[in-house]
Amino acid sequence: MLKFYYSAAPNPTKIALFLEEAGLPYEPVPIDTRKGEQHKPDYLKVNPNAKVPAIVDGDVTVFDSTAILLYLGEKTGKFMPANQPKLRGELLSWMLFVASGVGPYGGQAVHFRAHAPEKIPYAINRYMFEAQRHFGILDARLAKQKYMVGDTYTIADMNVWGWARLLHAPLGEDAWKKFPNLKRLVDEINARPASARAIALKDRHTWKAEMDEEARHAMFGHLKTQVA
Ligand SMILES: N[C@@H](CCC(=O)N[C@@H](CS)C(=O)NCC(=O)O)C(=O)O
Repeated sequence: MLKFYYSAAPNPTKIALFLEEAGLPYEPVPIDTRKGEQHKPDYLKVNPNAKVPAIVDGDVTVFDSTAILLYLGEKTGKFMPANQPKLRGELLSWMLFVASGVGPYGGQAVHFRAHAPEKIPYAINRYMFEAQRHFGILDARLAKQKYMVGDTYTIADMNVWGWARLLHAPLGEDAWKKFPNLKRLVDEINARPASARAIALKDRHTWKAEMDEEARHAMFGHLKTQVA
């Protein structure tokens, strides 16, 4: 059975959404990143980047949430746009836009706002500006069409949902008012039974709650290694 290495964080939750939507049987394997389980040698064989999510599907190992969504979409043929070069180009563009822009900038905005030991106004402003700019691009796209690619719900919408449903974390609750089209898509996906199951998956396991010294050292390697 497909093994799904996960935590309750945004990137794994997109994969849980796909697995639940597609009805694929899977074994969820918790990786408690606050305990440092992402750095265990056995897990590094699955994901050398020491992050979640990752999957092992028979003799196929895939890490990085965007790669996993593309792999599962292509393998099953589910939640993919029609097989036309135009839509394929759009799919790859929006998938990589989320992977290289929405995720990293949103993540850094949360980091500098909530976790950095010093509050650095320049860094907070840069990453919040960029997070907001990326969400604005998604919102403009969704003002023109109901779904991110083509006219059906696809892996591109799932990739967006993973981060957009938590948009208030980097940007604050008021930010939803700025992105009404993105909110429409998030609300639509939130209302799907599969998304409730994807979000509830974490309740099958117990997780370390404290963001203490051990957790910070496991997740923020730079705290113990000076490179600059
Ligand atoms: N590009 C990767 C990023 C994965 C990632 O940053 N995962 C976070 C959770 S959303 C994680 O594992 N954090 C633990 C850590 O950084 O140690 C993806 O899309 O899967």
